[in-house]
Amino acid sequence: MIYSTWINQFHSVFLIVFSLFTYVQSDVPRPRGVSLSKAPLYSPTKDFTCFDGTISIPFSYVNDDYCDCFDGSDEPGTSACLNGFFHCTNAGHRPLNIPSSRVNDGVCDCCDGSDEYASGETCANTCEELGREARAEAQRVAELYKAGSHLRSELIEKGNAKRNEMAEQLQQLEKDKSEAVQIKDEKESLKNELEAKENEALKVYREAEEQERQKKAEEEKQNSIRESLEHFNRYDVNHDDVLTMDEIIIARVFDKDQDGNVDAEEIKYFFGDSDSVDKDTFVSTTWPLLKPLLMVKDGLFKPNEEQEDIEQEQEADGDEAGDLDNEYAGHDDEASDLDLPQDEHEEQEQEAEAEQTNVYDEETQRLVNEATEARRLHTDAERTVREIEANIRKIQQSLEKDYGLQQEYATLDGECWEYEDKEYVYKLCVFQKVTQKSKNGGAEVGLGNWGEWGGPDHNKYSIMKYTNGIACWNGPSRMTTVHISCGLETKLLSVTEPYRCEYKMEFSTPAACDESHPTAQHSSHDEL
Ligand code: MAN
Repeated sequence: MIYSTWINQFHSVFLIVFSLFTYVQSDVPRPRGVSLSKAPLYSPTKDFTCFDGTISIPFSYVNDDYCDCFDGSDEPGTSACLNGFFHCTNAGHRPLNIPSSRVNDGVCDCCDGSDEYASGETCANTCEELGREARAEAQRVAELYKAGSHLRSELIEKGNAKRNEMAEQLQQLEKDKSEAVQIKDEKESLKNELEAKENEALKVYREAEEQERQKKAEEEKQNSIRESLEHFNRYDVNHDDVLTMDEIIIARVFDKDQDGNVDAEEIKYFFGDSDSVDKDTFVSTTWPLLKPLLMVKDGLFKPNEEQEDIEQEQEADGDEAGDLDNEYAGHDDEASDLDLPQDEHEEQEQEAEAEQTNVYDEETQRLVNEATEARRLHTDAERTVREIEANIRKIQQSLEKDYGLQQEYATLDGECWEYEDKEYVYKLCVFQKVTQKSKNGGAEVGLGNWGEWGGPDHNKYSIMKYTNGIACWNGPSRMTTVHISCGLETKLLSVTEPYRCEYKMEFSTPAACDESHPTAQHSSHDEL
């Protein structure tokens, strides 16, 4: 809105009259908008020095509706400085500092109406009534804190007892641990000693086993050579000890992709860059490529998907290919352990194992039994040490937690409280985690694990932060802040989700009823 010049001038004069020369009604004269505590800084007999100390101005410049000080301190009673503050005395209620911009803006901000002295707005003085209500509320809070503080003292006592108990447990566990470590070490050296004897006694058996293994490997190698040569001779139709392309073209077994032809690609696969292979090359190079195909055909080799496809195609091709295969392969009748059905294999293995357990002579068996028992005892001793260490860690973690200045929150550790709304059941397990479970089923969703106290510096223990919950869809991890208030009962009062995946819990407990805390004090004002 645009004011005409004379209106502006009139307004300024009006403000000066009302702001500078009209002192508030109080014992101590002071310019408008100034609190009792700051009154000495505004002395009409001296120049005024801005609070930031930058400049001094004649006292007549104070509240002249022109902003001289950078910090706005020369205009406590007008809206001239953007960064200034107006002090409402609010006799009968609480004094209040409001931003200068709200002075004479047509809105009653102070309950005594003192901020609207020149706007034409009539503000009723509601301070008495508001003050009465505020005092009653403060009284109620004070009584709540008083009653709660007894319960709080009990919690403090229990909390300290719990911590002392944990400290004792820790001491005991440290002792148990050193004993358990000693036992473990003894069991370990006994185990090593008996294992050395066992090894010594088993040496002869192991050597025999090794020899047996080598013998078997050699036999298998020879069998493989024999088998490969049998196949070589079968495909070497003219018996000139050389397998040529012509010869493999007519043997369907070389038709790797089962398309009815042994084509150039398949020849290259088996022969490499040569036109033919001799016996040695067949045994060392061709046979290892051919054998798996024969095994697949016999169902002894689990084909991969590609091979499965080949097999299916093969079935679709009908019996013709199978007949041709049989004509040349003829290995169906051969006695090979690879031909054994699966369960017969298992039986053999079991028999072998059974034999293994009974192969030692009496003395060796005794040493094996002793070593086995020593291993068991050592494993048990190791487990005991690990269990004690885990308990130590758990107690240490608890002892490291900040349970409040007087341990008032210690007994709540691990205790859980639930809250239900229309959709979810929320659970707070104090100093542990927060969860959410939909009433329509589904898994529990982690809304955060115990992180830290997050209240403001002067009231650190008023907020708990639980962080690193389950990641939000396309977003950060869920987290929860628990706002703690004094209450005679420990319970979850409400749960909301002010921002997506950020949860806010209201939690009351006597642990928060600290009478020495500012919010517990019955407010007292110097200007009531
Ligand atoms: C679930 C709940 C809600 C949350 C959404 C986010 O439905 O955990 O609280 O807002 O996931 O996708």
